[in-house]
Amino acid sequence: MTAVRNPLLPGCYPDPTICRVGEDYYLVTSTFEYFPGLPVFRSRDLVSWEQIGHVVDRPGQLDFDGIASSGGLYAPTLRHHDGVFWLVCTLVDQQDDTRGGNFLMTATDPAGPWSDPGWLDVDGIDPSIFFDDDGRVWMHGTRPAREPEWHDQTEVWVRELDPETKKLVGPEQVIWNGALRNVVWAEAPHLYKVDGTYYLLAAEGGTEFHHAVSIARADSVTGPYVGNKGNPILTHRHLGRGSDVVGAGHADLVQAADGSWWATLLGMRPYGGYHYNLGRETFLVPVVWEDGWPVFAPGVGRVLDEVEVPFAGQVRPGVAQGCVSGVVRPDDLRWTSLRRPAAGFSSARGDGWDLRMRPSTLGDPVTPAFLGVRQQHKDVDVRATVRAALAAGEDVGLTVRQSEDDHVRVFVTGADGGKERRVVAVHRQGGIETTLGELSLAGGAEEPVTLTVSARGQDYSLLAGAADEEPATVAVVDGRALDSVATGGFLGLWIGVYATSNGRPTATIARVERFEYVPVA
Ligand code: 6LW
Repeated sequence: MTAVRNPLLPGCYPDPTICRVGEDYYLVTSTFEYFPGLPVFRSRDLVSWEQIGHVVDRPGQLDFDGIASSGGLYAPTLRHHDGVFWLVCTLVDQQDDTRGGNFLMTATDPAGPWSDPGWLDVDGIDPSIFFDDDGRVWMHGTRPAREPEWHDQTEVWVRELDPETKKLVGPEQVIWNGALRNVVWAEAPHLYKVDGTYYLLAAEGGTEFHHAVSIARADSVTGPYVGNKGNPILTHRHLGRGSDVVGAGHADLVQAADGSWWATLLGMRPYGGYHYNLGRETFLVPVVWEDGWPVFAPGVGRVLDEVEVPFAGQVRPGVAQGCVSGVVRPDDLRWTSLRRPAAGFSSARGDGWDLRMRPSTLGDPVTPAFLGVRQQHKDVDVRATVRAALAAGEDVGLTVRQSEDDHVRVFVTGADGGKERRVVAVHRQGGIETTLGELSLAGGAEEPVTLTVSARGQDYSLLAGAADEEPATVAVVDGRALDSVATGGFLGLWIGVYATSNGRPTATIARVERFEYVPVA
């Protein structure tokens, strides 16, 4: 009997989808504007997870250019059938709905390579795919109700997919609008067949405080679906905003090799008030069946800190499970850039990177010279040792990022003709920049500087110093201004390095000698 601590994947790993192939479990989460997109995890026991790759990992596979933060890759669904992995997902441009849409990708190896997208002629988000035992394949998803009875009512549709042509065929049926009257955002639909009965699992209430999981069942895949009298079968909204986990929802069911049932779902862990800087994280919940219905977290009815997994071996958490402290080496799969591959502006060198500085800044919805990792711990020290011969107006720094419009930066900025170098801290809040502090740095232009973000709850201290000196605090930022409760959007925080010439032509190379992520126990 092994107990695994929730969240299974700490940090911004939302909208989890899971499937099992033989003894192996695979899990994918959404990633919005970050690149590579849609990380793929593998486990043999539901408790120890290791990332094995990404679904979207090469130029030309999908066009994210210009898509604003919290747009991009929304909720995926991962399934396996006849030796092929199928992934369906939505590319969303909130500013231009003629871009993107629902697509399907396949792979024989979940670590990749994955195919280019096959676009599906259907609107809405949260597509899912179900392989029936009669060989027919059914796509389903959610969209705003065509004839809404109330604001934000959605409808779950189902339609057959020709597995050969990968085209939708036949009539479309609307099968669900959510379990409760006036319910909003019935989404994240997933169809299953258990003992000959079809089940529709769906989220509702929206992916914030009122999030919930409901279920319905039918004798035919196209319905009519009858809701469980116990709906919602899981929610934390009745626990209040002081609960250690809020927003539980967006579940996916999986039957383990030993016949037991489990669900992955997302949730948030507020701290420092109702703020969840780590974003929507992936949790595990045990499931049993009673009277032909799944019961989530039997006997407790909520996500627990620890989950007993009888068939699991010793917990050997992977890097993504937030267990690794120290240097994040360039080959670590946690690294992400924005919208396009980092190879466009970076080269791995030793324990760090050479960043080819770009005129674009973190405030632009493009691909600045930025590389970052998720903040996965409330209390963590992130240190980057950087060096660069900076011209006036050129910056190399460390950032805590929510989006283009909301992030903080602590950076070394180029000196005007021989003046001492300065370190500056800036908060970009709703697109407006405020300088929070600055200090002068002794040492020559190319002397290494260590920049530090030291998070202790909602206090983010930004420090800087010559590499061999005790760092000085440049500013302390209130993290409550950075989470999605304050800023909107779907993301948790990333912490990363960046180099910008602020719009000027440049050929500067910024050296990132090392980047350390050190959780504070
Ligand atoms: C996801 C959907 C949702 O596709 O947010 O609010 C979207 N609910 O389920 C992005 O996570």
